[in-house]
Amino acid sequence: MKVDWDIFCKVVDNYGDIGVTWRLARQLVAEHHCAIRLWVDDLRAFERLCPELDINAARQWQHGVEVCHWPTDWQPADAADVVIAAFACQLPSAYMEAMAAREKAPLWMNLDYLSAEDWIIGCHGLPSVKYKQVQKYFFFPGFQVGTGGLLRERGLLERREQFQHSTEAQHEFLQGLGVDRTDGARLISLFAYENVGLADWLDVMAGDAHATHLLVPEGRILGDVERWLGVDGLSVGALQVRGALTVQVLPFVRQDQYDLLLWSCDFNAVRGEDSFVRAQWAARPMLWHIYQQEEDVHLDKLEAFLTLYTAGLSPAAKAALVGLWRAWNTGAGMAEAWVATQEHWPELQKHAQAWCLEQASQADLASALVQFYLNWI
Ligand code: TRH
Repeated sequence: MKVDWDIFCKVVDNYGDIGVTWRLARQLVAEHHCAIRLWVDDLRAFERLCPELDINAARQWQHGVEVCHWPTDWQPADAADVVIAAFACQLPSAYMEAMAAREKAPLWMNLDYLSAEDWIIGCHGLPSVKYKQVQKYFFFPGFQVGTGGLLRERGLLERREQFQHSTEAQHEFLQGLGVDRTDGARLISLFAYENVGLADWLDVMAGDAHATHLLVPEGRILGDVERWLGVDGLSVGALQVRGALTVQVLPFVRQDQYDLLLWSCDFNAVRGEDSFVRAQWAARPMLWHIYQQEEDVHLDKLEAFLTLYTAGLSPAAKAALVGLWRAWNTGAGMAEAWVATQEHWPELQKHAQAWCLEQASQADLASALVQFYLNWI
């Protein structure tokens, strides 16, 4: 008998909420043979990641997942064996009643935001609130033993390695996006929120002796790119050259293609949660634009990750990388920080591979969720 799972996703903003839940849903179907309903309140955001989605359908099948629009006027539905509220979203009250009405209460979990902070190890898997006899549990993704781990599909690293060893596969993928990699140029992808630090970074890359080809998928950072270039209305395919820097605007690609972009680049600037994890699986040096939170609490999360990530680096490389990430996240000092980072490039490349392998030695998040369920029953 297949175990039924309901995953609830409220799109707060951007693509991370749906990015994480869509990835998880597909993996639970493909690798754990679960029956998954994914309830999503905003199909438009979802469509960017999965263009074949019908945004007008109340229910549809995509990649083996039953995708259901989560309407404001909730219609009665039976509760599943396992219920995941992603990022602490509030379930419809009628659905909570349906959970409580089951003969055997479901396993109800809150899938939390990813953080490298130590306290999550102590909280992962603990009971949270109860609704009638239905107990909710905390499930924390994370980087350390004792957390719920990271989303990583089976065979992902092997597929990535094959792709990175095949110049042909990379060439074909990039050509498909209209990218003709300038010979010898360093290829960088840029996915970020608005960032006043960008101008300094672009300045220094334009003035560098080494050529850089910067690929920018359509999105929030484009306004800063336009301002720096001094042009308006950049659209997909636009290509501008300033000194040693070529800037090219890419389409926002479907989610599975985004991996190929990260795997093709020498350096990836990523943001939020899901792209941040995918860049780690790309095993290339990276830069994280963390999602801003009130009272700068995100800066603690940034430092917590940096402490873990830089543990194996030499003091000088660590100082350079920490400087770069802090500069990007505070919007000041990118030029000096980028130059300093260049001096440690080979070490940072090796380190990205080592970090990726270290993280991959832990159970992946989907398997950890399934294991949690098996332990619970
Ligand atoms: O979009 P994000 O900033 O998402 C989030 C949300 O803001 C969320 O509310 C917040 O809680 C979280 O960050 C921390 O960044 P993220 O998480 O990287 O999600 C982006 C998704 O978009 C990811 O699944 C990758 C995907 N993507 C594509 O599919 N194609 C693309 O071309 C690009 C650039 C990204």
